[in-house]
Amino acid sequence: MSQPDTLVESVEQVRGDAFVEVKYDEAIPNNVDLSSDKQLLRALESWHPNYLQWWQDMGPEGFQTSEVYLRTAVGVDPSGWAKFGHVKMPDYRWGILLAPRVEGRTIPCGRHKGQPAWQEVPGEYRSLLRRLIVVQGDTEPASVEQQRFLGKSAPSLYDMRNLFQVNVEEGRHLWAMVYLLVKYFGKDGREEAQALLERRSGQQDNPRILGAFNERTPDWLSFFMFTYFTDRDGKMQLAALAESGFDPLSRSCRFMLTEEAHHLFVGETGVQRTIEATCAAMKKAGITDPHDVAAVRKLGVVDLPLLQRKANFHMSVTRDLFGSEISSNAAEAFSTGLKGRFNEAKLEGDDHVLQDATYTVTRVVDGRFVDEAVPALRAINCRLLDDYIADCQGGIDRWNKVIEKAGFAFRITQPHKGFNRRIGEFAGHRISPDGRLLTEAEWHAAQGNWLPNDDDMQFISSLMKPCVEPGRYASWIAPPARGINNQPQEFEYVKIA
Ligand code: BYC
Ligand code: FE
Ligand code: FE
Repeated sequence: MSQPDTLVESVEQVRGDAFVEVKYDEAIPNNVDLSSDKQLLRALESWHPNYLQWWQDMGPEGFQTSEVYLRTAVGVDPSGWAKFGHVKMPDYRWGILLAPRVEGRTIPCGRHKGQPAWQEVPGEYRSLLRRLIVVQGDTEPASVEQQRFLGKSAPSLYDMRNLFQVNVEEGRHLWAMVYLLVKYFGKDGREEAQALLERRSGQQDNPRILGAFNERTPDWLSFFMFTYFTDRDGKMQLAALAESGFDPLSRSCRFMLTEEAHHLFVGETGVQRTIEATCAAMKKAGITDPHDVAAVRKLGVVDLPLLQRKANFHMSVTRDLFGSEISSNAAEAFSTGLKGRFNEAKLEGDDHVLQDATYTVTRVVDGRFVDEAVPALRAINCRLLDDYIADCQGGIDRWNKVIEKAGFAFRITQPHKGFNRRIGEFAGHRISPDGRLLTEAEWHAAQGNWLPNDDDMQFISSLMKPCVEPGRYASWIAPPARGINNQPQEFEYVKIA
């Protein structure tokens, strides 16, 4: 299997910087010289037990005393940052890791473009900056909460370990944002840090901030789709925040991106291995029509049309995470220099100020799609969404190669941008995956073909039986091409207590 390109791309974000050692002899591992700032240290030390309590209450259910083969960062340098070993998750060394400072870095966009990057919070943009950090921070514990029951139905110890690795790293991403809040935002920051532990995914009275993070992640197919599609929103947003003129945010996000690469890998290969198992079982049984769903399901594997419906769901709710395509908030975040575009500093062909530039946004006008030239500043979210949609395609192409090689006439595709949207230009419209505007009645008649239906969910749930013997895999998923850190196939990734 070819290496997913995201792995390489994200590592590139830190290449070229000097090695900065992480201090592990302190209660909170860090490379930010925490011990020299007593006030900050005290604030973080008082947040720490509340975090651990949250982890006990809302982290992976049933495995808190199991030994998990986890990777821990020992440095932020790409060549030597990972250390592997069995640890109990509550003992994981969550810490504060920033990518090294780039000397002479300047604000890459907006009205302050070219000025030295801020090392302190620019006072006039304080509340906007805090809001961005809080929204980013809120998604991290939310995803852990969404995934907390999955350990119990893991298709293998290898997959279980990957789930827990993703979970502890999302926990660390929360630490990364909490560090910024507590260090730079005084009392408000401490209050926000506490609130991040109090909101709950899916809870009516105190939900997580963004829509997709209140959806359920009820099964492993959802988990793999989530880590492929929704963690990819993480990649895009972190990349945009890595361009921030506020240097501490930029450095936090640059390091987070290196961890994100693994989450994307888990998602891509999880779906790919599911497809491999399906194709192999169909071939063996002599099934030639991927739409012969009843026959395929009898084999204990996931039919390809169902995978497409799952993908449709996760793609559409994730696209909503980009906010409205046309947004004055986004214009403000860009113009102030707090948030750039994807790869802002490397982009060629415009002035990075965008005062007079336009960008094409697809809108629905009088019952038709219209491509409209909109002031580029107001279309920043649309631009990032378009970059995201393009970024999703690589893995989908690799999935389709597996199907093609197996000789089946089926392709996974991305639905129209407006399909099943609740936020932005397409909210309130009914749009088919192939991009037709529908009546309410047409939508209701057909949506069960496009989004997971009750039958699908029941079938998936019937497959979600744990498979925890070392080296064994559930029927519906193929073994990985290689083990974590080159461990042999039958390695005991989780020693279940
Ligand atoms: N659900 O002008 P608008 C990750 C709100 S994922 C609910 O349209 P704006 C991860 C919006 O907050 C990356 N509400 O959009 C992945 C605003 O409310 P307020 C997370 C929504 O502000 C997997 C109002 O609607 N990081 O890391 O330009 C596992 C109007 O907003 C939604 C970030 O998102 C929604 N879907 O953009 C673990 C980066 N969409 O403020 C982790 C930081 C919009 O008026 N956040 N609204 O009350 C941002 O850059 C922006 O807040 C957003 C929204 C792009 C999210
Ligand atoms: Fe994250
Ligand atoms: Fe992630």
